Amino acid sequence: MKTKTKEITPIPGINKTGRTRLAAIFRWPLLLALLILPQMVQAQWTATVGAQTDEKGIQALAFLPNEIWIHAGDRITWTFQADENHTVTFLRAGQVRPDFNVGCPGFSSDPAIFDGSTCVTTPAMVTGQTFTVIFPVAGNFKLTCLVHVNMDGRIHVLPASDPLPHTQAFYDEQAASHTDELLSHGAKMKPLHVPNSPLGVTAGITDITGTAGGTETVAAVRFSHENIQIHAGQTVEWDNQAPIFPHTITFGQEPANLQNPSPDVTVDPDGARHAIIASTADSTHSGFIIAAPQERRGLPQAPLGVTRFRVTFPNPGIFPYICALHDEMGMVGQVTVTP
Ligand SMILES: [Cu+2]
Repeated sequence: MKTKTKEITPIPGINKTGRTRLAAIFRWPLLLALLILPQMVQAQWTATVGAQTDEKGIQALAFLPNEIWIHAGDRITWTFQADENHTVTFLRAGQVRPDFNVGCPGFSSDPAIFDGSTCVTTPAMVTGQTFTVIFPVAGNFKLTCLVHVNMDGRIHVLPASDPLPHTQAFYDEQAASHTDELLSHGAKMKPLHVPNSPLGVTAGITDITGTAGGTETVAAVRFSHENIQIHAGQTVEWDNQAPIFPHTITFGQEPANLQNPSPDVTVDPDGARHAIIASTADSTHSGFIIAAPQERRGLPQAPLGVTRFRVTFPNPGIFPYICALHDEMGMVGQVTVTP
């Protein structure tokens, strides 16, 4: 068998001694570059937004983790992992918080660059979507979700020369354990207070909690009594004990505008909304049932929200209903009216 031999062509003018000299010239800059490079490399970090139980009944409204230390020039990619809407948003200092449908106004392209001077936000995003933000300058920045007022975090962008306290592995582990803690806490949540009405159904309970990094909320996306039995002529009262998380009570056709009640809904003297459903063919929508926004010093007092919805059922029948915001997460119920 013939074996191929590769001929090495000597480079003219370079003998063995010449090569050693060349190597010596290149060695020091190379060593220097190796020392500096790790500081210059723009690192890619990852984090997650929201979490939910398998049946989606418990939602963690949280950035996981909610506090990350990075270097100027680094980027963070957030992956959304809940069916509940969330945004990744960085407002300018002092910027008035906009509606999540409006954005900054508008929505940032992906990847976005945030240096504190221009607002960055995603539209509402759900499971599987991702968004990346690059942080070119040092500073401490507040991360918030425009859908949920008690869901924020902070990103510490340090100069490239400063050491970072944690690795990506640390954040992965923290995100996993915080997710587990929030969801298992949510699974144990019960309405803390009994509804006023003996025929009361609580539509939503939450716990607002937090870490040094930011605020987070656990929400139970279920009606407390999924099937309530009453007699004809009685009135069921739904209340929302979650101060920041809206729900609706919707019978029949789901309207296009979920915020406002359907035209048949009246207002009782105490401010609660009230409807009469005479037939299983009737459509009635409560609009958002939610408490007033939390008060802030220095701002005009917020109006009372509507936290109760009453429905009187004059006739027997089976009346299924949904929360139009969370029915796809399984938030549905039924009123069984007997004579
Ligand atoms: Cu709901």
